[in-house]
Amino acid sequence: MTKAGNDPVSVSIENGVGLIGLDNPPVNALGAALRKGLSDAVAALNNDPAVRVIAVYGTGRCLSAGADIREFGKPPQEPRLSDVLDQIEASAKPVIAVVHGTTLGGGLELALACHARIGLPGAQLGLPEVTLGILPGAGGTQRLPRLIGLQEAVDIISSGCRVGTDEAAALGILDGTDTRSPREAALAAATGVARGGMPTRRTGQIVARIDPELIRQAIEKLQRKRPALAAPIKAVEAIAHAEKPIAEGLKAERALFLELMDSPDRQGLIHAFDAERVARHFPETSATPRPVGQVGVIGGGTMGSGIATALLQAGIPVILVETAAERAEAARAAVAGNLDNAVRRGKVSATARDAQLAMLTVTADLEGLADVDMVIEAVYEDMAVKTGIFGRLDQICKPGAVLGTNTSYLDVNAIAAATSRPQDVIGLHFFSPAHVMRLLEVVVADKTAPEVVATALALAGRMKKVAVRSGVCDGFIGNRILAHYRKAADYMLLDGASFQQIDRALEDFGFAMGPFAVGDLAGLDIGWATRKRKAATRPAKERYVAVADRICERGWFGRKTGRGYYLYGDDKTREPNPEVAAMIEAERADKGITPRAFSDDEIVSRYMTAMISEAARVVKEGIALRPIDVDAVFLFGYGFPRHLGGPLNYADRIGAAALIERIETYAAEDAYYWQVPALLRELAHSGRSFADLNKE
Ligand code: 3H9
Repeated sequence: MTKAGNDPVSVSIENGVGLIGLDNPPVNALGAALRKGLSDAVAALNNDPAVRVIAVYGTGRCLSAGADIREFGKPPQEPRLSDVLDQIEASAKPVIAVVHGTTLGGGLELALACHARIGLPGAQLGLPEVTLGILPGAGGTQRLPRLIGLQEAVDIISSGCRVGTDEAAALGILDGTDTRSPREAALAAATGVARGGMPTRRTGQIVARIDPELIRQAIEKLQRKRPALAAPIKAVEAIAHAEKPIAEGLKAERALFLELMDSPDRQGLIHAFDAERVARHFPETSATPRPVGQVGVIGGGTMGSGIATALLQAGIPVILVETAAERAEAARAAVAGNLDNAVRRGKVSATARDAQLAMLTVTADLEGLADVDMVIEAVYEDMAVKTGIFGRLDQICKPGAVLGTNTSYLDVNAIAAATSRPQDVIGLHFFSPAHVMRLLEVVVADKTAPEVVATALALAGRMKKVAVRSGVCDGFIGNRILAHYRKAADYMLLDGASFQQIDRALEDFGFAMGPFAVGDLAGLDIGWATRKRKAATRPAKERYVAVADRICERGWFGRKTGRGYYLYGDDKTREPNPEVAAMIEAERADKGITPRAFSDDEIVSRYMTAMISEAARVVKEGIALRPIDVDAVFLFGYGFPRHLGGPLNYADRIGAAALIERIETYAAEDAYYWQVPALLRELAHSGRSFADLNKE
């Protein structure tokens, strides 16, 4: 075998088979060195008379997860992936691919350019490029429809979905399967080809039939479903060229690929991909996590039962504590309902659901938590109640148990101080519904031990959550920023915009729901309770909008009561609640406000500027480690439009100087609310961006 040091490709010859092993951990990304190594290996093996057939496989966990995303946006380096794959397709000697692990994007395109493909059990095949704002740019849009037909190729490429080994074999992507190791399977398949026992062909020479009507309908459907996203549509446009000779089709694919490569969506979507992975790099990562077998959850309401569900789904046994036996049984029923929903949606089998439910114990006795390794408290937001519980946990729990609180804004230091072991106390802020939402804010208090942080991070990994480290402040990263920018929406409402216009403008911008619709969904009583709690400490200079209070005083708490800003029908449609308009007018009259018109652009500008301002403060204060952590919070916990990459990634598109200009303009009418954050000034002065801060 020839492989020098960090060489990302190993080459060996056995019984007339030239074996190329891709060796670029962790996922065999097809970076420049690997592309060159692969190209050189194919050329050398073609020239070696001892070799009759060539086979490519991956060392490590997969064949390849595709092009190296880290190279995007940098000057291209030769050889291009598409040229290497054309070289493989043109190879005089047959080239076989062994598909295993997550074989995605360029990794699958590599396999498609080979002359036959063998799959191993558990492989996941897909062309996820559209989820990164691009399209398969190394022949995927041309070769997949040739192999499996137009409709199936359109479905796979435009959705970016993955298919398993069996489905891939049934579709015709794979020519056979094998259960041996990747290298053994490569050797066996190539030997089979050398003996004439397995047919091979050049995918590019297969003729694809393109039905223009099918293409038209697919594009129309995508435009309806996701109008903001160009990539899936362009991908289908590229597929439409698959009827042409392969060289022409590849040229058309490349032109469309390059168009998308330059688009801001591509940058935003790849930033979102990175955010999920960068956020988990905590300073405490090197500490040794404590083992977590069983977890106690206190509180069986929506949050507690959701957290218990998520733990069970991760295979972690749970003891759920409620205040009385019947409440505990109701919590068990709620968890069972959540698990049933997962079965209905086809996420797990009924057998797996039964096994998960069997790991749940419910009790009305806090003493039942004596032996658990970790506790997650999820009772209602009341400091006295929480400190009372933590005081008791201190007495009950075994030494070394991690004591977590799911508080969404209370002071974790104060909760920790209720125990004699503050080093074991940590905030674990899940988002509702906790078994669906991916975000977990890990709130590190002053005395939290590094291994307790590492334990939380490891637990998040097991639960497939996106963990983001937050310092202690009112609302942590997400709810603190939300509390600030939400006011901007209320101010616009009072100054003349309607709540329907604000919601629509922000939904057009890309949010799944506008702020008033979100308030109705979450329950207006939640914000009402918080406002009442904070009324005594509200600064005199702060503008206060009482419309939501007026709505709540009528007993209208949003969707759960059928009324809030909107009226809700049985079919979940919404229409504006006409009585809210009267409440707004009354408050305007009371405060002497003459309503003015707002353009949709101004609405988006004020809302986003307010969000970015508070986010900049959160970064400056060190509550968030880096700007990208704020982005992760908003992408995975607040429905922030993924193609914009998060609020601070979006902020870089506007630029610090332009943001300051906006804030100074708005400050003319409310200098208390619109203050320029110090960090924005620093960035403007130094000519740096939030992206630069992420690199520091
Ligand atoms: C493409 O192929 C374009 C072509 O059509 C044409 C071009 C001309 N590049 O996610 P993980 C890193 S576009 C570079 O934590 P998992 C990742 O950042 C590409 N790095 O593990 C992480 O780094 P770190 C199409 C990559 O087990 C580490 O590997 N392909 C790449 O949860 C481990 O990853 C895709 O979109 C990459 N392509 O999931 C696939 N992929 O440790 C993208 C991963 O420093 N990747 N890394 O944080 C994935 O979906 C998941 O990473 C995968 C593994 C499922 C593979």
